[in-house]
Parts: sequence; structure tokens; C-alpha cells
Amino acid sequence: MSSNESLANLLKEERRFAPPAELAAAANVTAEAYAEAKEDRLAFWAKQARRLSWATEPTETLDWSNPPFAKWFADGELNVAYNCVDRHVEAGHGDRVAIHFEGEPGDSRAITYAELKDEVSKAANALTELGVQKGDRVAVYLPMIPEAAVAMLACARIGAAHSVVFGGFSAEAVASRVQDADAKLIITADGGYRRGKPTALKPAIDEAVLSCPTVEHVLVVRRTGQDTAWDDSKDVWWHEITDRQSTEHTPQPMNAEHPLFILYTSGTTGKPKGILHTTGGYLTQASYTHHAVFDLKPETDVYWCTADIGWVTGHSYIVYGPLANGATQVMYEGTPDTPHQGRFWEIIQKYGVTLLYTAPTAIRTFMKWGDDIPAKFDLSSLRILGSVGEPINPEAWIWYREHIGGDRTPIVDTWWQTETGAMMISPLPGVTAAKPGSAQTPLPGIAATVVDDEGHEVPNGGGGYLILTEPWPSMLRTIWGDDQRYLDTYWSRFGAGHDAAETDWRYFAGDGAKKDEDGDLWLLGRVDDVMLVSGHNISTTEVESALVSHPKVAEAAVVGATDATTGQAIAAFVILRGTAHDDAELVTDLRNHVAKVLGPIAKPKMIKVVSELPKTRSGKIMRRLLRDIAEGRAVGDTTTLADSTVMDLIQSQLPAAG
Ligand code: 6R9
Repeated sequence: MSSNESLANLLKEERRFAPPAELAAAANVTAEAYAEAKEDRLAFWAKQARRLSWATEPTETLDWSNPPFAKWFADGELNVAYNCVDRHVEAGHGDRVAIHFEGEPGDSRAITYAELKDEVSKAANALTELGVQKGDRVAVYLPMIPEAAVAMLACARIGAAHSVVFGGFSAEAVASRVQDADAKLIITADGGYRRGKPTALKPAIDEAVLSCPTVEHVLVVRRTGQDTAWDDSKDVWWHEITDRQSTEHTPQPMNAEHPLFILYTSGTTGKPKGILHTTGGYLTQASYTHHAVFDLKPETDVYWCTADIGWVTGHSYIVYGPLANGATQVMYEGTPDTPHQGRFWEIIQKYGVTLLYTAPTAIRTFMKWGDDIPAKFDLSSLRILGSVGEPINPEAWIWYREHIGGDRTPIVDTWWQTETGAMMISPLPGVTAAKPGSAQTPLPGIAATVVDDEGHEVPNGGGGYLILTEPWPSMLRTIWGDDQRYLDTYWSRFGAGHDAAETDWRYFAGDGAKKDEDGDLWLLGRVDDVMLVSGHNISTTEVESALVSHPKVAEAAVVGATDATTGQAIAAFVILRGTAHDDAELVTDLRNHVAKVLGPIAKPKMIKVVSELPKTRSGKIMRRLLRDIAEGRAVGDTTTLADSTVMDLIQSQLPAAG
């Protein structure tokens, strides 16, 4: 934001949903936790660290002597894979299903914790045979199959950092990430199933390795059986090498600050940032937040996170958090509309899923497809619904609760980032009276607030920038190979400066936010996306939510387009709900609706009806590309789009854009 004026506080939301009494009475975490953490934050986290099994118990909680480079539990030692697998078997839960795998073509496979231990041990032995050692980096480029989790855990077991790249990213995107991390090995598959057919993965790796001299081997899982080009000097079949390995492997304890993984986030510009996470603090917070926010009861719950493993959500809430907690979970390979638009609900019915974690983009798609689809399935097993990835529009929140949650389940809207490693701001399902569209409260042990341009905390009712005011266990430790960029990107905007004697280092999350009259937090999207209209900062999120609250709109993306009179003008792209039609009155109707909900200042100048929006693989709308269209420019870099044809489609639907 360039002006001094804070975000206009436009949206009013009065609906409240108290936790069900039964859930509150038996909740894993109660209001007590906030008080406990407030009393002594470090003692609180030291206690949560004891959820894990340490080979050497830490005596020190936080070393912040060289801010913003944190060390958590620095004299402790543990093995992440042991914590996620072996210890559950040792505790007598070897027969519990860890993963119910559901392939897109309908094949399924249940893997118990005992079987997972064997698989991970064999894979760890195979990696060792291929020369991978503690401290090396391994790139993972796989579909959503159990081997993805096994590969990550095998790396963790031997102390090699993994770098997972979305299956489907281009050869160029893979190569730049492999080069940045100097990865020694790439783990991939012949292909995976997407939208009813096998899609190849290995050709992108074959191309990438040509420019990646550090890669010694490519380990290839056979998933589809399609024809695959082969280089005998490099390529190794996963099944061939793992089949001949022992199921015995002794996990070596790692220092709590040993690198666990690198995950690249692609900012709007510049080269992707390799976000580095380490061992003890990361696992502590991933495990605690999954236990607290999903109220996981490992004996009875069936948990399902629909994220891809290539997104941080897949790391923390498919692999590390749930497995550290001994959860039984569903893993699904494919898309929600293959072979029909009820696939998700069919899976929930089949496995009796109790805890569901998905993204607003998916929820809005389900709204578009129509209420009658989930209504055909038995969803009564569900007890908590989660949301992550973007602000959830209040109307999408209400739809999720009514049509998926049977008007009974709490919704936990969880704000966090690749950089934060684990959830930071979220309701607690047994404690919080939920407000549709708000992530509400920093979790116990987390400190967040909203500041204005000058870094002053805004009062209740004010808006500005979200900052985190105390270090947290699963925080990123740096940007791989670039400490300076770490300082500049996250700590210089509102930090204490580079004077290490100062203690109040403040992390800039890059998101706009507001505090409502109760002090609850509302996330308003990336600050790069905030619009400046006639001197007023207006959040794209609020205008989108106003559009989605119209009965004919399923999804909306809003951008600020340069305008000669108002500085920026609001341009909106909308997708209509199943039965709605684009007619002459619709646009006028929608503009008036926004003016009524938010005020005349937020009225879009242009509204276009489209059938798709440009999204990343993790479902985030790429507003920058829509701004290119709204401002009549050639569309910029589309390499991280989930579907590269979408921009052509949108342009074909807008013969007279502008
Ligand atoms: C976990 C994840 C991080 C950015 C973040 C914010 C947006 C995520 C959100 C949310 C509002 C939520 N975001 N969760 N905004 N409410 N519940 O998504 O990580 O891919 O790194 O994205 O996503 O803008 O800054 P990542």
C-alpha cells in the first residue's frame, strides 16, 4: 500500500456460530491454553515439544540471540520419521491404518503404521544405497500417491532435506529449483492419473536433468505403467531398488535445527524463494496445531486433507502433523470432478471421514456445481471442517457449513503460510464462537497484530498490515542460500531494523488485515493486491466477498486497473452459479449489490462474466494476470498456473475487454 490511509473497513458480518456443546466438552484444547501460553509462552512451547519423542530432550527452548535467525530446542535431538511412524508401532498401534489411499481410477490401498514403517525403512535404505547422505538435498516430483509421503519420510529418516516440486510444473521450473538446492537425487514417477487419464511426469525430469549436473540418479515410481524413456546410467525403478532392501533401518537422531525441507514459493516477481524449515520446532508446531485445531482423536477420527503434497499444506497437514499424531487419513490422487462432480462426497461417505480440510477455491467450485450434488451423499460422519489458502468469503463459509457440515460442524479458517510452517491464526473448534469469513484469533503461543503504514498497532475497527510479533517454533529459518533476502523480505518493513540489540523484531506477512470491534482478525489478501481507489485502500477480498454474497455468483476475482480519474478502478471477473445466466441486467444488478453491501466507493467499474479464473496449483487466484487483461497488456508469466489454457479461454470470452 502506498498511501497512509488504512484499509477501508467495509464488510460487516453479524452471524455467530457457537461450538456444539458435546464437542466443546470433550475438546483436546480448551480456553485454558490461551491463558497458559500468555502466562509463559516459552514454557507453553517447551511443553508442546514434549508431544514428540526426543532422543535427547532439549533443555533450551528459544535462542533469539541473533535475530531474526531463530533456534528452537537447539540442544535437543530427534528423528522426524521415528516420530511419525515407528513410535506408533512401538506403542501398539501398528495395525492402525495410517493412509487410506484412493487412486483416481478407483484403485485403493490401506497402509497401516506397521506397513508404513517397513516402506519408509526400505526407502531409507534405498536412498543410502544411491549415495544420499545426511545433509544432502533430494527433489521430489510425484503425483498424490503414498510413495510421496514415503519418500519425504525416508529423506527425513536419513537427514536429507527434501524439496518437493508440484508434479506438473514445467521442466524449467523443476530445473531452477533443483539447481538452487544442488539436489543430488530426483524422485519422480512415470506419471499419475488426472482427469481420467494418465499424464506423464518423467519427460519433464528427463529435460530438467540436462541442466542439473548435481543430479546423480532419478528414482522412478511406476504408477501408470505408460511407456517411459530410460537412461540406464541414471534412472532407477523405485520398486526394483526398494524391493531388495531390508525393512530394518535404525533412525539416527538429528539435531533439532537440522534442515528438514526446502519448499519454494513463487512470489509475484523474481526467482522463487527456497523456504527452509528445520526439525524440532517445525514438528512441534505441526503436531500441536493439528491436535488443537482439528481436535484429532486418533482412535476414532478419519481425517482428510485434500491438498497436494507439493503445497506446504500437504507437508504439514498430510505428512508431518497428522502422522506425528498417529492419525488415520485419506489420501486422494485426483481431481474432484473425476469421474463425477460428487467424487469428494463419495470418498467421505466411503471412509466415514470426520475431519475435512480443503480450500476456498474448492468450496466455491462446489457451490457453482450446485447444492444437489453433495445432498446425494451421507456426510453425517463429518464433525469439523477446515479451510486454508485464501480468505474464505462469508457466503462460501455459510454454504460449506450448511451443505457439507449439515449446519452443525464448526469451521476452522486457518491462516498461515509456507514461511510460518504451520497454522498461526485460527478458531479452536471447541472454544471459539465462529464468525463466517474471519480467522479470528492467534493460536495459543502465537502473537499477531495489525499495524498501519508507520508500524503503529491499529485500534479495534482499524485496518492495515498483518505482522507477527514473537518468533514461533515452526518459523522459516532463512531463504535457502540467501540470508539477506530473508531479512529484506520479512523483517525490514516493520522490524526493529538491523540492530541486533533491539528485541522487538516483527515479521511482515505480506497480507492486509483488519481488526473488528471485538479485536478478531480478518485477512484481506496480499498487500500487492490491495486497490487504491480515489485515495481509499480497498481490499480485493472484501469486494469479492460482496460479489459472492449475490445469489447468482459462485466465484469472483477483483483487481485494481489503472484509471485516469480515480488512480485505480475496480475490475471484477465473476463465475456464475449453476443455473444463473449472463443477461443485460446482471451487471447493473451486481454493481448495485456491491454498492449496497460495501458502499458506493467499492462499486466495480467493470464486471465480466467468465467460466474460469487463473489459479495456481494450490488454488490461489493469480490476480496479476487479470490485471494484465484489465489494463490491456499482454499476459505475463503463467508458468505456475494450474491450467495453462485458462488465460486463452478467458480472453476468448472477453472480446471487448476494458
Ligand atoms: C498455507 C498456505 C500463504 C498465503 C497467505 C495468505 C493466504 C492462506 C489463508 C490465507 C486468508 C486464510 N492464506 N490461508 N488468507 N485466510 N485462512 O496457503 O501457504 O501457499 O504459502 O500461501 O495464502 O495470503 O499469505 P502459502
